Formats: sequence, structure tokens, C-alpha cells
Amino acid sequence: MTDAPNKTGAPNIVILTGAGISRESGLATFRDPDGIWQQVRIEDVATPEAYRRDPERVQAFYNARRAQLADVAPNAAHLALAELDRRWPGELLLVTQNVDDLHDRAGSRRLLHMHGELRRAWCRACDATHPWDEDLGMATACPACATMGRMRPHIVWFGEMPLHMDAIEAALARCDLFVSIGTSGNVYPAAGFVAEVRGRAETVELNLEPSEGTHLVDRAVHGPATRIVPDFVA
Ligand code: BJW
Repeated sequence: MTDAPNKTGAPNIVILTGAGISRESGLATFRDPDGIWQQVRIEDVATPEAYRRDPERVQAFYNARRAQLADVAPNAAHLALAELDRRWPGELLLVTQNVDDLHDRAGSRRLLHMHGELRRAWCRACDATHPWDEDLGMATACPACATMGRMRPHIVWFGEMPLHMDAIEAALARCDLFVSIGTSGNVYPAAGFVAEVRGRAETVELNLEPSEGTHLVDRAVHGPATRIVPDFVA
């Protein structure tokens, strides 16, 4: 680890998580052989064009994924990161690509969801976002402006700008340790974070298997997240 610039003396940490961290909780990843993109095509459910073409199909896909959250719970990897957040005296930012709420439920507080959240909805009429646990559909009215049929999942689809990028970039610029967990490194801009910090921060990958970014990191540990994440933060 490099010397830390903040006044606590503890290194500044940025942790990036992906779908692999939630797999042992029972949520499918995207690109594994049993992944979501083996069941549905990205072009049918995860682009603004898909939503314009067939909003009901897209809403149904996300309604089912939102409902699934009731049947899953944070695992040992989510809990270990929440414990690290509680005890780490320096700067720490957990950036998740995941739209599930397992980091939130585990207790992580210094957390940003860069691809949105299943449990929020966004009104395209008035631009407000709201906590959301129910199904969304064309008959859903916005609680703020009452417009019907303009509420969509608060999810970042392909071609849309990920959320919180200014805060993420600022944390990456200050970080001394970057840890990537459970992500294949296929989707940008998240896949580019490791290249951005390497050379000035220690970089670590924790993943079931080598990812697209393994050749860029200082250290890689491969295995299931529920084992290797608690070991790493202990
Ligand atoms: C385990 C494990 C266990 C399993 N333990 N590990 C070229 C052409 C076209 C576009 C682009 C291009 N180059 C770049 C782009 C942009 C595009 C992009 O990256 N495309 C690539 C496919 C090339 N990106 C975007 O469009 C983004 N926006 C953007 O760039 O805006 C800038 C901009 C916009 C407009 C104008 C100008 C600039 C937006 C990306 C949105 C991604 N959205 C999704 C779906 C929505 C959410 C949802 O439905 O849930 O987000 S895609 C999907 O992939 C999801 C994920 O967050 C994301 C990343 O996946 P993740 O988490 O890495 O999962 P997997 O399955 O890939 O990997 C899991 C890993 O876990 C594996 O490695 C396993 O081994 C491992 N694992 N079990 C530990 N137990």
C-alpha cells in the first residue's frame, strides 16, 4: 500500500463491485453461462430503444427482478464490506454496478449505485426519482407530478450516462487502493477504472476467475466472493 495523504493516515480506498458478489445470495450474473444475457437479449430489455419499442416488456423484466429481492439476503462478502466501511478511518467509497440492494441491506453507507437501483423509479415527465417496491406499468402515476405512464425503472441502460460519475472520479483521483470484486470488466466506464488508477494506487482483483482486467492489477485472488472477500478485509 502507498502512503496515505489524508489526515487519519489510513489509505483511501475505492471498491468496485459487480454481479459476482451477489451470486452466492442467489442473484444471477450477466455473462456467466447461466447469466441473464443468456436468457434475454440486451437489445430487448436494457436499452432506451427497447423501452421506447416495448415498454411493457421492459417493465415486466425489471418488475420480476425487483420482486426477486424479497427472496435474497446479503452474504458474507456484502457483510464484510459493510464491516470495513464501519471501521475504516480513512476515505472509503464502495461503487457498485449492481442494481440490487444487498450492499444497502448489509449496512454499507459510503455507497454509490452507478447503474441505478431496482428499488427506485424515475419519472421521465418531472425527472424526480422515488423509492419503489411495487410493480411499474403504464398505469403507474408519478407521486410527485401525477403524470401516468412515464415512470420507468431507475436503471442505467446501454448508451445512458452512469450515475454519480463526478463523485466517483474524485474518489478515484484520491485513492491509494482500488479493489475490484465480482465483475467481468466488460462494461465501461467501470471497466476503465483500474487503468485510470494503476501506477498511483495499489490495484487488487477479487473474482471467481480471471476477468478482462486481470492483466492490469497488481494482485488477483480468484475464488468465491463469500470466501475471498472476508479473507481480504480481515
Ligand atoms: C463471481 C462469482 C462469485 C461469478 N464470486 N465472483 C462500444 C460500442 C458500444 C458501446 C460501447 C462501446 N464501448 C463502450 C461502450 C459503452 C457501453 C459499454 O460498455 N459497452 C460494452 C458492452 C462494450 N457502456 C454504456 O453504454 C454505459 N454508459 C456509458 O458509457 O455512458 C457514456 C456515454 C453515454 C452516452 C453518450 C456518451 C457517453 C452504460 C452501461 C450500463 C450497463 N447496464 C447494465 C444493465 C442494467 C442493469 C440491470 O439490468 O441489472 O448493467 S449491463 C450489465 O453489465 C449490468 C452490470 O452492472 C454490468 C456489468 O456486469 P458485471 O457486474 O461485471 O457482471 P458480469 O456477469 O459481466 O460478470 C460477473 C463476474 O462475476 C464474472 O467475472 C464472474 O466470474 C464473477 N463471479 N460468481 C466472485 N461467486
